[in-house]
Amino acid sequence: MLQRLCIFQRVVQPFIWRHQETTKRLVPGLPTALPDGLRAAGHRSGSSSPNVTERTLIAVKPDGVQRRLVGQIIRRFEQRGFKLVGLKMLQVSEDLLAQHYCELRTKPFYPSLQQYMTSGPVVIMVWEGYNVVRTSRTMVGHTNPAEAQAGTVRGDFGIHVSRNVVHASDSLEGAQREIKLWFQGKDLLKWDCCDQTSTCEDEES
Ligand code: DAT
Ligand code: MG
Repeated sequence: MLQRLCIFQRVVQPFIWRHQETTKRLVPGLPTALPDGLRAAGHRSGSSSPNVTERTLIAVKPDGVQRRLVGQIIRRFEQRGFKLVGLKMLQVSEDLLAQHYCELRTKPFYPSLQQYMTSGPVVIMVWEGYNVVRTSRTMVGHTNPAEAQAGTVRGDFGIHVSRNVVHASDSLEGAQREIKLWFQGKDLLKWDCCDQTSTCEDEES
């Protein structure tokens, strides 16, 4: 038995250690072997902790509510691993919409956008998680569903830019502004999700 242990220590264990070392060296080296897009998706830069409390605003627009797509859209975000921290259904006023789309108010399509967005209830949500702003834009897809990739919400459920089913904030700053516009702080919940450490490492570790 002792002899077998010695053989293990002399022959097998160094091999395992070498293999572990190689793996460690390969993993940090991985980004250099990937194209830009994939490298960015990997994302941990240096030793900084992942920001798991990033938030974004997602809305199911009136066409999405009318077509009973709310459940399917929520499911995609849950499935991806994001955490729902705020949710409400409302009929949007022209004034609130104008604040939300302040940059688009002078566009020729704004009157029809306003007519559509105030035509029925919308479901507004705040989702939280690592890189949620950018990831949710990817999940939602191109503004024009005709250009959106299959597998994205707009690519799977939309056909025309005038009815593109969902809204997703396009930047961190935009998300912060929009969340403040649609929600009061007290309506956003801070809660621990039981699978949190399975979807992203702890901030402390
Ligand atoms: P996104 O919703 O992808 O952030 P955006 O902010 O440029 O796109 O525009 C907001 C919404 O306005 C968009 O979801 C649908 C509508 N919209 C944009 N461009 C349009 C166009 N050319 N014609 C009609 N509606 C348009
Ligand atoms: Mg936008």
